[in-house]
Parts: sequence; C-alpha cells; structure tokens
Amino acid sequence: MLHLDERHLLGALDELAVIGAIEGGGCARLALTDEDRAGRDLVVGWMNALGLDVRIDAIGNVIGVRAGQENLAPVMTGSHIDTVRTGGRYDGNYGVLAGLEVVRALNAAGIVTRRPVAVAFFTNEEGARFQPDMLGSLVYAGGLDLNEAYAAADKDGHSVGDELRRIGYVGPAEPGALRPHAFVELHIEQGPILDEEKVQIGVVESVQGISWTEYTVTGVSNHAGTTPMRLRRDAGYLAASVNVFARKLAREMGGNQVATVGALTLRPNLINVVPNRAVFTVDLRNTDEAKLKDAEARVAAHIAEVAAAERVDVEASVLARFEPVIFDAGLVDRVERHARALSLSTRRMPSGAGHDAQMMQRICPTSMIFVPSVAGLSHNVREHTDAADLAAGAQVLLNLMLELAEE
Ligand code: HGY
Ligand code: MN
Ligand code: MN
Repeated sequence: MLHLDERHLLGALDELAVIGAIEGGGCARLALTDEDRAGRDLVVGWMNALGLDVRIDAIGNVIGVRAGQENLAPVMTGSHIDTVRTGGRYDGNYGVLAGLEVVRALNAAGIVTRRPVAVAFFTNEEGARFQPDMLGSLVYAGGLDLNEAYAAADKDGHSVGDELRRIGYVGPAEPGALRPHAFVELHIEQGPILDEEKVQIGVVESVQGISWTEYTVTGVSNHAGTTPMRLRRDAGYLAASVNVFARKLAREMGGNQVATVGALTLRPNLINVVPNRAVFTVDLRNTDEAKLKDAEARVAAHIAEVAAAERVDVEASVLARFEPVIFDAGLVDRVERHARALSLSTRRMPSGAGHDAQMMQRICPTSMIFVPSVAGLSHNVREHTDAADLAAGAQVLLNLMLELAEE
C-alpha cells in the first residue's frame, strides 16, 4: 500500500503555523490579510515544488492540478488556510497539506493516475472577516455572483475585491471551470464526539444548517445615575437579553440546536452611559431545517417584543444562511470502507461546523473525513489532534483518492 510521509505533513503544518503565529501556539490569518497572503505564497510555493499546475481563480481560490494519464475530470481534495483570530493550526490547513502529501506520495512512487488529482484551498472559508463564510467555494460552486462576493466588506469598509487585488490573488481562472469528478475534504472534527468516544475516523454524512444575522440596535444614551429605569431605552439591554434568550432556547430545543452571540459592540461603551447603540451577531445552527427556521422565528419574536418594551429600533442584516447539506451516500460509504480497511474505528456523524465541502456537494459527489479534536477544542489556540490521528486520516484520504482517480 502507498504510504504518505507523516513526518513531512507534521513539519508542513508547523511551518505554515509560523505565519500569523499567536501566543499559545495558534494562528491568526484572517482572510485576505498580509498573513493570509504569506500563507498563500508558502503553500503555492509548495504546490509548484511538487510540480502541480497552479491555477488561481477570480475569487482567489487556488487549485494545484497533477496531470493524469487521461484528461478527465479530476479527483479533488482541499479545504482552507485562512483562520479565525484565535485559530488553531489544524482547522483547514490540515486538509490542504494532507492533500499535498498525497501528491508527494504519488510523485515518490512515480504513479500517474488515470484521472488528474487536484488540491485546492478556497478563499475566506471562515467568514470571520468577510461574510458569508465559505465565500470562495460558494462562488466556485455557482452559489454567489463574483461581483457580489467582491462587494462583501469588513468592519473597516475594506472589500473582498480590493483586498484580493491588494494581496495579488485575483487570478485568471474562472471559478468552477474545473468541475471535479469527486471532492473529498479531510478536516478535524472541531467538536468533542470522536475524542469522547475514542473513535479514530468520523464518516461525515452531512453539514448542519447555518444562520448568521447581525443586529444593529439604536436606543438613547443617557446618564447611568440619573436616568430612572422606566425612562431607559437601553440598546445594550436588548443585546444582552437576546444572548440569554438564545441560550435558553437552544437548551429547550435540545438535539443539535446551538446558538451563539459571538460579536457584540456597544456605543459609547462607557461605564456611566446607557448605551445608545449595540451591534451584535446571532449564529444559529441545526441539522434540521424546519427546527432552524423555528429557532430563527423565535429569536426574531423575542427581539421584537423586547425592542417594543425598551422602545429601541432594531435593524437586522442576514450575513449567511445555508440549509443543511447531505453528502453523496456512495462516497460516504467509501470513506467508511477505506477507514475500516485500515482497521480504524469509525462512526457516522453530521458536521457541526461549516466547510467548503458543503458547497462542493452542489457540483459533484462530495464527502468528508474527520479526525478527533482533543477535548473538542477549535477556534481556540489550544486546538490539537494527535499525530497518529492526523496520519490515519491522511492515509484514508490517500487510499480513497487513489481509488477514485482510477475509475
Ligand atoms: O463557522 C464555521 O462553521 C466555519 O468555521 N466557517
Ligand atoms: Mn475549517
Ligand atoms: Mn473554522
């Protein structure tokens, strides 16, 4: 059996993690920042060194293609190398670098597969700086118009288009022109299930639905000491009440329902002033679309009720909304079969996090391979996956891609 070089994979992960390195061993490479450019340049250099034909498309997706014997639709793997601000070194990076190790193993063995093999990283998967998340793969899959994607702007008003141009990653290739025969994404679970159950490989059947909304609340600033409670129009109070309500709602709904108020800014943000403005986000997710819709409706109703009582105005802006995605059943079965052929323990599961794979399923049979995250930590500098698990996941990827590339 063809083996990949585990040591080289670990070394590449460490080398990429130096770029945007932050206290505690994590990475901060927000999409289209200088750190993201440096990470992109490093990985593109590795792709070139492996002899891949590197194609950069108009939204900055980068795809390294290894020619096959026949000019057929490629077998593609990949993920992302942008991170959140408190990112770990494995989220996204692992799937891209494991894909490069698959190529390295093929090169070392002098194997030319029937189909081409491609390794991709997509622009702005995280959605931490620009929304929606999975922006590059969504454009690639035809789900977002390129100019609409270019117009997405961050908090400082910098647009995706301007930042892509600034870092030199507006490429000539047309997004999605290279339609894969199949897409397989290798990723850390980012949740606690595999680690708690001591299972080695997650066979991912679906990705849960995602609902991101930003609320801008306008109240009246007033003196914290002299303003009676009955006269307050406190924007900060509404924001806080939504956080408490959303937590309670998720607990009540149970199942996969999760709710997060992740971003919150108050103005004037002073100890002795009732806030006249609050901007906050609500992230709701569920594997069941009807339940996700119900959660959205109940949060909206709560906001309307409290806004009326507090006499504040609220504007809502939808930042991302993706329904649950079911992966190709046949390809999911094959992930399971390859993992078991390596005597690895497996369990089928949904993905709690969003991934580029959920967009690629729109255009080709797609599946994901998960490896355990220690203590389920992710989007946290202490994110960790044991070397043996990283190697096992990469071997499943290699074996599955080899099989796909010969059909
Ligand atoms: O938010 C997510 O699930 C992903 O990390 N973009
Ligand atoms: Mn990720
Ligand atoms: Mn992430």
